[in-house]
Amino acid sequence: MRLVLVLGDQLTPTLAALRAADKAHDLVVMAEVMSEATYVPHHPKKIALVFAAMRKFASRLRNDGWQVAYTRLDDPQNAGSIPGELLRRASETGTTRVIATRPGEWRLIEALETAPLNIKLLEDDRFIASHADFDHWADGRKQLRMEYFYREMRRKTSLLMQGDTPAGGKWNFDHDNRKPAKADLFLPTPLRFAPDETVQEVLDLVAARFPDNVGQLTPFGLATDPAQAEAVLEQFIQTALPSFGDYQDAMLSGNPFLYHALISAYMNIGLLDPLAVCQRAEAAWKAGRAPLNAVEGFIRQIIGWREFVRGIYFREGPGYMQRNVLGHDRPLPALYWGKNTGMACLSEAITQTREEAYAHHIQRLMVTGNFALLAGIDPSQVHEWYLAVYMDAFEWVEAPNTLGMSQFADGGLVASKPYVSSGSYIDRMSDYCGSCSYSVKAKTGDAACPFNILYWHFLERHRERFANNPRMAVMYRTWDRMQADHRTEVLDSAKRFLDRLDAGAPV
Ligand code: FAD
Ligand code: DLZ
Ligand code: SF4
Repeated sequence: MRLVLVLGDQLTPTLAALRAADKAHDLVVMAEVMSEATYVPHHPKKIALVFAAMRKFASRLRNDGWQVAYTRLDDPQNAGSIPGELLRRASETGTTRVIATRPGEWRLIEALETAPLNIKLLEDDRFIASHADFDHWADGRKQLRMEYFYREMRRKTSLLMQGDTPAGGKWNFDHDNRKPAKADLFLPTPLRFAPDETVQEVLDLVAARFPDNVGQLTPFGLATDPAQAEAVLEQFIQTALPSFGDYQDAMLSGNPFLYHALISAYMNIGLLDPLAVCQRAEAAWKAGRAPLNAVEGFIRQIIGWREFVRGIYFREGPGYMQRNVLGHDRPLPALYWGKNTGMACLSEAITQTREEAYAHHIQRLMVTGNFALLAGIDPSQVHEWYLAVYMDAFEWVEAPNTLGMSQFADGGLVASKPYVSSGSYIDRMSDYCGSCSYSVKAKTGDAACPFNILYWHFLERHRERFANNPRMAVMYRTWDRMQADHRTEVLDSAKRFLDRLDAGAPV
């Protein structure tokens, strides 16, 4: 007999550890534990999603004939951690042999590898690129760029390929995907599910045990099993995919979801299979139900970005989480945890994050991420915030996005230039600025949009690193051409703003 570990983000019937196990003799071990629920202060919706989906997966396994030892969080015997639960089950059953699928976080990999158990860790093969595939592609390259890796993934999956050439004659249709959104009566509404008995029990548990975690637990309408997740995907393909490309970068007050799929958490915990998701989108294009720019953009996010960041996470090792090449050390401002701010864009993105445990990519990158980078916030604190507040956040995908793409803390491994912008980008892509306490038109002074002044402050303080970056040089030339006293005024305004931030004054 062996123990078969299934973690809260491994809820896939064809998981490597289950494939390697023997239904007749082995015992599946699943456990709700405080160490996983508290290593960052997760959003209550994320904890509830994981626990409810775990409970449903365990009963599905039992129905399929597996023996499952499931530990609930409030079980008095609960050992409190994943290795602790494995050791408890080992002493109950008299075996120390464990089959596990490699976890998606170095923290837990290390905890399993050092536990006094005889553990066999299998590669998690719910991805398109194996670790060997990624290394094979990456070895010997001077720079790792997602675009080239993505083309390999297109060839490997045959998605949107016509023989050896990309459908439509181009690999990437991003150029067409830059439209700002307008409030529209026909915006799709996301599918919600009324809590059933299992979900309600979990909601009561989470409300009782995590009362102080930031974020709203209810209303809770997330999918917690594969059929519900499938229904979310179907609704997306029918109602939102056709506009996904055009409005991918748009932001609209009061409309957190726009034309996004809302499926990252379901793919990340195992309820949806990424390749099958992409094939469904491709089929919609082939049937003439969605345009190529939308379908290509959507598929690129999944077989391109999602796979690419995972490759980086595992290739770079546990030290990646400590990277901070820009030397940023300002503490994360309290506004990220809900303190009022007059900046409408941040207020909108953070309020919505607290309500939904969700923000779309551009809100994460160009609002909360952009501000943290411009203001010089300690990237490890930014990383912990993203890991805590988003329901789809697991380190393998969150860390390269936050530390790499968003905070440039890895020195340009994920992003070829820092994702920074002044307020005019946010103004162009959203309707936020109209209700802001700051003026997006003002370039200096205390009423000026903080993004406008911090942008130049950022460029100036990192001149040595970025002035020669071909994609940044034009901005330095613009800055250098400005009148000297204007530049001084901008930098003084930025300094005053940062002083207020440091003093904890309202901003
Ligand atoms: P859509 O916009 O509809 O996109 C479709 C799918 O593409 C997503 O479901 C997702 O699986 C995939 N995808 C899109 N962009 C990325 C990307 N950059 N990296 C990986 N997959 C991508 N995504 C996570 O899944 N978990 C995270 O913890 C996470 N943290 C992020 C942190 C920062 C700072 C940034 C800038 C991005 C982060 N992302 C993360 C990527 C992206 O923001 C989310 O995947 C996306 O917003 C999820 O919403 P959706 O399902 O509606 O996606
Ligand atoms: C996110 C999460 C939470 C909140 N709780 C649990 C848990 O109690 N038990 C469990 O097996 N998994 C949980 N997870 C998911 C794990 O944190 C995830 O498997 C690791 O971070 C590796 O990606
Ligand atoms: Fe954000 Fe600046 Fe626009 Fe205000 S003016 S919403 S701070 S971009």
